[in-house]
Amino acid sequence: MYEKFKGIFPALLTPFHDDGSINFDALETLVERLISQGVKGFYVDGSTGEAFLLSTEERKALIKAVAAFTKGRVTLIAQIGSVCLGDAISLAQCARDAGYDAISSVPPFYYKFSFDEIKRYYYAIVEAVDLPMLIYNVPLYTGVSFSAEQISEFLRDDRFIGVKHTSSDFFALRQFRTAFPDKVMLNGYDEMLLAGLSLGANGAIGSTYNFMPEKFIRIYNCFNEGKLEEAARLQEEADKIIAALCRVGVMQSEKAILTKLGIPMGALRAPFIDITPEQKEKLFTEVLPLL
Ligand code: MN9
Repeated sequence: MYEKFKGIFPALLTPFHDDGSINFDALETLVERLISQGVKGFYVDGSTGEAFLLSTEERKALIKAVAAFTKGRVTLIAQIGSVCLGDAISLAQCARDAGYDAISSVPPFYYKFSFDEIKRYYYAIVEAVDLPMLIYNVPLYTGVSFSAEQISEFLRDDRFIGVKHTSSDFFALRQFRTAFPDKVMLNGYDEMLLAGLSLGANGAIGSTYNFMPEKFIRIYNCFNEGKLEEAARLQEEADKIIAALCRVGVMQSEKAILTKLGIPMGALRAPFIDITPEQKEKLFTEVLPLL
């Protein structure tokens, strides 16, 4: 079941022109490159895509553009979460109309909503739009950390197909897996992919898959073939790269690396500050030989 959600999904970065507008040509190049590298599909408008710095219109434009570029070749998941429930529903409708396979949402954040309020938010979305929902658990950014019991309340309903688990709480991941052997559990921290897989994840959504998906597809395949030593060696290789990214800024570094590889990604949107030319040079020296 849910075969189309099992595998490696880049959380697409959003390329910008110098004037700050979205660079759709660069996005199409990135999408084609990643499809040729074998990704299972795309996660659009996620944290990595700077969704919370984009207008709702820009987010819809990205949802539509990625559907137009991919034309049914890969699985598409749209992250439609917004503190404004009306916007979340309207983004979900846009994903449905564009032919997406699923939607995903962060819980509503900022006002420290109760769990009943969070449930009200998710149910309003799945009642308005008939698309499978993947809960996006990302406590670092939302301040909401779902317990296994809370996730279970959702997953008992068929409309909730699983969780994108961006947390190092692998105890919780395992509890979700034990309670729901058939649902979709996707690992969120790329540096811990192998840990997630070994505790029951079916694949992963992540930012570094924008520029080095092949390493992770190999980890995923090695794990499934029982080649654990090889998988661990590859994870170690990837983690050296991720450590270099973390030293200066993960998304900034990813954009700089892709730009260096020939896809003009621009900088992150303000108030993010780009890394310096010196930091970029150091990053390239550290990372490019390891790719
Ligand atoms: O989507 C990303 N998580 C966040 C997943 O942005 C919070 C990850 O791919 C991280 O960027 C990556 C580096 O820490 O694992």
